[in-house]
Amino acid sequence: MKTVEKTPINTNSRSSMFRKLREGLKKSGNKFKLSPSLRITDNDIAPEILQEIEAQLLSCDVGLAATNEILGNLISRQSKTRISSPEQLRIALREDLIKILTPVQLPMELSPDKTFVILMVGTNGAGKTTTVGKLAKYFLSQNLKVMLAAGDTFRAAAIEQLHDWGKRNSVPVISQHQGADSASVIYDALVSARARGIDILLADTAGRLHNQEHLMEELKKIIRVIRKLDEHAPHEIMLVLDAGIGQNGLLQAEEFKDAVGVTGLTLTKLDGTAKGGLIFALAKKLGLPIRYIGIGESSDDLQPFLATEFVDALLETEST
Ligand SMILES: Nc1nc2c(ncn2[C@@H]2O[C@H](COP(=O)(O)OP(=O)(O)OP(=O)(O)O)[C@@H](O)[C@H]2O)c(=O)[nH]1
Ligand SMILES: [Mg+2]
Repeated sequence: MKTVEKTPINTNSRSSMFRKLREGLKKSGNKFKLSPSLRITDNDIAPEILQEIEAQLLSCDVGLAATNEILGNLISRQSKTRISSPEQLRIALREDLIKILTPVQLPMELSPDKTFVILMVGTNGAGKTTTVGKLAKYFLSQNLKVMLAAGDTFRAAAIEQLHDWGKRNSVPVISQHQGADSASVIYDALVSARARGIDILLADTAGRLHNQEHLMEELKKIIRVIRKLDEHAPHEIMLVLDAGIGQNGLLQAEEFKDAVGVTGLTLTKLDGTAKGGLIFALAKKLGLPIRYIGIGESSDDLQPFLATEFVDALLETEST
């Protein structure tokens, strides 16, 4: 079975991406940073320190459930091994944060010898089409054959936008006219992809809100229709979430998961004003695999999600 490598990016570009993520998280102005004046005694983590950690986590969008787990872990840790310096506290926090994210660091497993279909879903402007473009480049770099399907037939500009990404990456794009049936575009694309021995079909769709029932029905129809060709397709239903929308992202993810069975997430715009903590809330509440993070608008600004790297960027430390 072909598995997408966890870190196919070379060390130099990885460290530059790490920098970008770190700078992005810093930009939010709400980066997690403990005040150096906090008093840590030999006996206990003072209540004001716990309060500060709690406030910092909540202000970074970590959410109540994950924040409570992190605080609980710190307290129970304190009863076993003494945390008696700010450095020990930082190390303990780092470990606990990594522990929450590690279970959702799961790369996609590509299907051997058949076209792997990735259906991109999400709200308007989340970054679906841009992520299609970035993923096309990413998979090409792994010597995989890629095709794009213009399943967003709602706007003519959306079809053009996808053709632009196709041209930029020199990959074929299957599209129909504006207003065409999205399910039929993606069905035709899959027929063509299979005939051409394509490894990955990236299917774009129009943005929609989870409470727009008729539009959610359209997604269900796409899934039903392509299952006529391959009962396991789409092999990935990827929800693209703008990390800047805070705790709203949790609600969106829950609703999309319930409605269409999301199988993986990409979090975008972590180079912007996103506070980053949403990822912990998602990991804790939904446990869905986080496949990639978006850290800019260009085709290179996509990174496989790595728990340790993410936590280190948040805590302003270097990856070990
Ligand atoms: N800074 C930054 N901008 C991003 C990122 N991903 C996407 N964008 C920008 O966000 C805007 C919307 O991106 P699209 O890819 O068109 O979003 P979409 O989900 O396809 O939007 P609809 O088709 O309208 O539903 C564009 O201006 C992108 O350049 C990212 O990771 N970082
Ligand atoms: Mg789009």
